[in-house]
Amino acid sequence: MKKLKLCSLIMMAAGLSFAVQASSPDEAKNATKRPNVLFVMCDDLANRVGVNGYPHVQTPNIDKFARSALNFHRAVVQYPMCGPSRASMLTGLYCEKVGQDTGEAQMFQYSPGVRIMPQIFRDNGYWTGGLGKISHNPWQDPELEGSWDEFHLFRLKEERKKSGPSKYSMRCPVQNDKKWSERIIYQSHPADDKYYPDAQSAEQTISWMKERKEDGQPFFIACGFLKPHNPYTCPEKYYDMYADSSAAVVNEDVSDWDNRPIHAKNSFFNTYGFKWKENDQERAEGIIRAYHACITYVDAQFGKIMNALDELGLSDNTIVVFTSDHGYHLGEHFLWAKFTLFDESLRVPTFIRVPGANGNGKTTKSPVGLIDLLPTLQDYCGLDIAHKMQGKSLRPLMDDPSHSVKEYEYSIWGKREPEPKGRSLLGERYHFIQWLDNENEVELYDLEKDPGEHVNLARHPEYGAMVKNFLKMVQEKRGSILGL
Ligand SMILES: [Ca+2]
Repeated sequence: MKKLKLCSLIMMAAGLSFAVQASSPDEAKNATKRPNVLFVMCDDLANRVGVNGYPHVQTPNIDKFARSALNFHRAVVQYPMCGPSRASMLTGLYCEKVGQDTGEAQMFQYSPGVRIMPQIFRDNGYWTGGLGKISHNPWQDPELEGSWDEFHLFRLKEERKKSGPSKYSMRCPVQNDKKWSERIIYQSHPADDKYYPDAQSAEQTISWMKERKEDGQPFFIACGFLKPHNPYTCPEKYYDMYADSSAAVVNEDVSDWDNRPIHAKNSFFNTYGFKWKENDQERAEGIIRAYHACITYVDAQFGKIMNALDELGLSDNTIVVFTSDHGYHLGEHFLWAKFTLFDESLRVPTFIRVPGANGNGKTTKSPVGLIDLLPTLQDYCGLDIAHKMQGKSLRPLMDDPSHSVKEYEYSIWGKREPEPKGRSLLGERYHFIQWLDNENEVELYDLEKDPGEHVNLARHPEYGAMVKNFLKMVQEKRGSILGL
């Protein structure tokens, strides 16, 4: 405790304290404090929220918050898979640097000893509380050693054992013989929100915010919602909102794959019970309905937290970050779930609200990545971080959203050695992808004219010079990440 207090004093003496416009005695008191951070992370939430133009799902609370924050329209993940994406986000290092380059690989295999986001906040005198999935291994004990003053992973498992499957409504299981697919199920129960873990996480978040308000210690609370990741489980009332989800089903043309490399394909659609290049209206509708229901369930929990933040009078001194670990295909290009370098899989809804920032209520198209979140929080919270991060502070965008902090954001798919299978550079307008598996094939899409990424411009000779330039840039990027 002594160490924590000393840290706080050092930070304040260094002039790194957070400044907000104070208009009342309470606010004046807060103005001398470093800001709290409320970090809300969803699992597998694609850029399918109302505020970003997706009409098929109801997300009133996320939308409301997004309109009070800076909305990053070109925010991508560094790797379209839970573990590597989160490892990069937690360290501010690209996956090839930090070392988690597959689902199985461990964090830090190439960067041992690197401190991660919650540890850093704790090192710097913050009270840290973690809930659910922040790293990819929340079931490990301890979860990210040295990270949390308190951590909880609420789970449904015990209730399942007790009640048995018959107590659930099993309305659209996806049938095939693969083990993974057994988990891709649709379960709901006519129960209160708290029957499912994310509502318990929201309740705990609120409880911690109340406690920290009383004791005055700045907090970093990371609430990692488990949904809308499958299994698609949530209270029945949310499923009932999507009884007719037919309009959300994507029917792709079989010619969609005529002009792009086959390496862009991922066979995960099999585990969802689909056949390659075949639309299946009924199956698609069932999964989309379940996915949307879970999004709205998460939205409701997020709303509870944000209401409490306001009611507790903490909004004026709390930075709020809302994001997801990667996107999700719902039938686009005949693909399902994640694990691709398409826009649907890489781009995530990302909103940051910093009290008093000019960017609040605005949008930016500057390419950014989850890798930038830690440098941004360092900038605002005056965090002392020992390692050199590879992301950038987004503060210039919070000050003026018309600026850009980088031209393209870099993401990969596959192991670092000898080289990732795929590399992506996603910019404000163009999205470039290079595949190194077996043959050197490339994709280039104009996101302004072709947001669905149907026309691969890399196969058009007039884009030859642009492709050549992208190939050079992507190689240079990898070199700079690895220090080559
Ligand atoms: Ca995930």
